[in-house]
Amino acid sequence: MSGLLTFGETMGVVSAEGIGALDHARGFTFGIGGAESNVAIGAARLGAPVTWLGRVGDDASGDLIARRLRAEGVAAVVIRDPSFTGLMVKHRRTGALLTVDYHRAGSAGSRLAPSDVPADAVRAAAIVHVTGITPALSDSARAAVFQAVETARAAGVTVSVDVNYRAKLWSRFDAAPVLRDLVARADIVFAGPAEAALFVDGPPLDGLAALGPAEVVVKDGARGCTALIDGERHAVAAPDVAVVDPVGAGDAFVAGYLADRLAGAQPAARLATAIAAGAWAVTVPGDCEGLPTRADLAALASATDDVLR
Ligand code: KDG
Repeated sequence: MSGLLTFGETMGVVSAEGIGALDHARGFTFGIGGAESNVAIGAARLGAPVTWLGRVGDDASGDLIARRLRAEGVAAVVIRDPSFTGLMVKHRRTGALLTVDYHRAGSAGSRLAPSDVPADAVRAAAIVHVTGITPALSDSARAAVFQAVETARAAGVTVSVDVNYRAKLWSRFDAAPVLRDLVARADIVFAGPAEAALFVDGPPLDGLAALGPAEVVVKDGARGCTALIDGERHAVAAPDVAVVDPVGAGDAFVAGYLADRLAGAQPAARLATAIAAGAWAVTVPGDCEGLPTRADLAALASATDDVLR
């Protein structure tokens, strides 16, 4: 394997239709979500060879996750666990405020352990991508992340980290030293400005770069992104799009950047793909449903009208 290897928790996602309190929802859809599997699907849709690994319950949601990932062309290494598949419930409380509740404490995905992540697969990857969500799930999941990262570093495999701080999983005080340690072991780091401020002082690009990564990308939502890549600074504005669901946009961005990097693209091209992928993703409901293909990105770039015929 010479592509992207990622691992983490994938959950079932229950999404309320419409806007308003959950008890007034007109209906629900059931999908899947998880930052790492979103990146895996996103990179696979852009043509990258991708492996995702994780634990799911021996239940119908676990079956669905395994099937969906494989249908997306992701080489999914799905470990079945006696605990339940984690769930996420999303509802749009107001037009502008999306609420996410987790039901994942003790879930199968949270029971990931160092022995689940094979060292030979890590050493054979071109890029190992992890997020700051997995270390928040349990001690064993945290140990799995750090072990994989150390194995990758020792083998000269590129380590990519998306900080992805989730306040509902751990406090900023617990998270900050762990996230800092993770970033200090990365070659590529993605973070939002507020996430960077959890553990670095001053301007986020410089603060994150001072910890060691040669490629630092600060994702700033509708404001676009800035980056410091191999000593060169970049800034890319985001296109103006109608936002339907912002969850998963950061993962789409990371998928775009990593897929292009695997394909040998230069930094400016990687960032352009990342920005376009993030913009496309927010226009579709769901955590991973809106991840674009190359054809989608070409359509976005050339669209002059709102109907494609
Ligand atoms: O980045 C999107 C993810 O946040 C979502 O799909 C679920 O992994 C998830 C989480 O922990 O929030």
